[in-house]
Amino acid sequence: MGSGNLDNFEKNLALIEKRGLELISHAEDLQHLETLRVELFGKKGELTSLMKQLGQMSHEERPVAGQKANAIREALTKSYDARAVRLKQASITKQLETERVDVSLPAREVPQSFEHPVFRAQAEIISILRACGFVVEMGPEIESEWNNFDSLNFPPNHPSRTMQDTFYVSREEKLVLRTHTSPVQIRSMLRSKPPVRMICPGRVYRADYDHTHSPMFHQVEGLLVDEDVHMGDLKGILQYLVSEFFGSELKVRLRPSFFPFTEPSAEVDMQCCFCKGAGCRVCKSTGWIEIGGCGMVDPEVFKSVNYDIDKIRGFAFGMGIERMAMLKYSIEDLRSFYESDYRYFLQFPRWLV
Ligand code: 2NL
Repeated sequence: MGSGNLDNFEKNLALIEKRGLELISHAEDLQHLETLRVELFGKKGELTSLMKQLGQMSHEERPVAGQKANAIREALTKSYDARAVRLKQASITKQLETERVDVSLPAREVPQSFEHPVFRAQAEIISILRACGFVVEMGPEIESEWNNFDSLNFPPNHPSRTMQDTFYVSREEKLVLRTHTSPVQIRSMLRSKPPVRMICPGRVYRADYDHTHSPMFHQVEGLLVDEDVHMGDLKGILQYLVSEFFGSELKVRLRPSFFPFTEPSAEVDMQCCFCKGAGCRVCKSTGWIEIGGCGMVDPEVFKSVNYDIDKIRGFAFGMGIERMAMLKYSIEDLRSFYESDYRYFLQFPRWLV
């Protein structure tokens, strides 16, 4: 190889440098600049292919040519970096000028959550009765037969004790799923002396399943024990509860009935909240709807908890919370409470408040 090779190499290098610097300085955007980088000094670029000629040069020429080539690669790289910085800044400046975040835009809508209607009705009943001085008490859902039945004056052969009505957890240990919340009141009376003024909301279980009965449902019971308590006090509390819960002047009436744990006993009816007593499909033209039961605590119950039946009296009442929620929110099918399909509830915007 003669010195003509080196001359030629240097000439080509100079051409690449001149053209390269020219092109880089005129690159209009980062994408264009990247294309140039690959073309000029990428792995398959012009400079790399020229440098392959180094291998054919003499020992004297090669270092000289190599140094020159590296110097030019450096010059091009420097020019490339400078241009890249300029273009990036220009692109950011342009973005800031043309793109604007409209901070006045409303936020994307988030689905509104809400309480389960049974829980909501329960909370309202609790709040109304707490305002009357009743204390909220809770108890276990697995109960002894004694707390659930015997102490409440259920005779040994009472039909509701059978397995067709009651879920037995253990026959040997005499444990049942409570069929009402009354055992919570038994526990309270065993624990403390009169006066008592308590309510117990919670889950109860009965072996029943159709379109108006669920094997698990919610109940709230109230109990007031003191000297000089009578049916009038009971009716006053129930009337107040109905007026507050339904927010209108619907009358309450007591209809004679029977429970093992109260004497006298009564069903609690209220004027129909759909027709205000005029008569409709829901109240079957009677103008009245049954919402629970009540009565004066039977002396046999007081004997079970060692209360002095000569000194004290008590009233008690109980109602189903699902039923109260169905009436207040116009829910037709009890089962919709337990299907956990929130789309069903979304039909009722008044719950979203
Ligand atoms: C109903 C009827 C009622 C009671 C519950 C009660 C509790 C004790 C003593 C006496 Cl510890 N009574 N509770 C009284 C009458 C009726 O519930 O239809 N519930 C859904």
